[in-house]
Amino acid sequence: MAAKNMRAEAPPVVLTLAGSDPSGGAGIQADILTLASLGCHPLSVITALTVQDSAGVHDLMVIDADWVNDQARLLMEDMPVAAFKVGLIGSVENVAVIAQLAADYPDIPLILDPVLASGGGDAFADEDLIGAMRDILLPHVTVLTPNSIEARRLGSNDPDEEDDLTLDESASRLLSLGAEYVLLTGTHENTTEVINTLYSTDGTARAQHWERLPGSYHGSGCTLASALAAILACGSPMLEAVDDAQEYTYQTLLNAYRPGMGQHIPDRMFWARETEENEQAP
Ligand code: PXL
Repeated sequence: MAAKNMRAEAPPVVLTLAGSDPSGGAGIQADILTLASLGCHPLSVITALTVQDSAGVHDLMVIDADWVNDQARLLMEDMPVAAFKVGLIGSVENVAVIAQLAADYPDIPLILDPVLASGGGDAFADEDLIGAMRDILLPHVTVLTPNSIEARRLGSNDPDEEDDLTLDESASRLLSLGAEYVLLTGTHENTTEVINTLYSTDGTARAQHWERLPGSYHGSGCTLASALAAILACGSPMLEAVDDAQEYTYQTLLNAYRPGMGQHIPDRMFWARETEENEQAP
């Protein structure tokens, strides 16, 4: 008989491959918090380290591709992974490792947040890395979650054309490069509300409008992509998962806090905080 403290079943396991943000705002720390908050067991393969606080990135050190590969491959032999989430990749060699991992596990959905720059605008990817993402990783992507800047950059290899590219055209190029879905976020567009659109290979586009919040947030993209990976890993169908991941992210932003001197950080654990409403009367 199983001991009393042994659970019968492990929660769904999600493997995130991403960069470390020691401030806990973005990166793999944001992924781990989000995945745990939504009931998954997070596996975390670090692709790069940053020196960073809540105001910005000071330095970046990319992890050797063999180390990224060894970390991931050992875990894949040990646990049943229900979804992959990929964030900052760091090098062309790391793109190749992740593309081969995805090719070897074609039934595991892969959510790619194409992190090209920090919130403060520091570059995390050069043209070679963007080219490698386009050519060898996008064919393995289930859902790509670019913001509008990333969508235009990834969707065009001509910087002169980039600014004129419509979001619909960028998304359609990203789909033709191999992504099954593109969830394009509109925070950086000059619209009253934030418009996020899910484009799919069946030709449909589904736009959802969200109240534009006043703050500047660190790690909202990591939160959205990880939430989507978690909810898919828990078994929701795609459209429902896209709705729920956006709703969860919106709640984390509504509850964001500012622990330092820089940006606000989404509260991925908002539901676990004690509020006036759920405080016990004395
Ligand atoms: O928010 C994008 C992002 C992702 N990953 C890491 C980061 C950042 C932004 O700064 O530092 C590691």
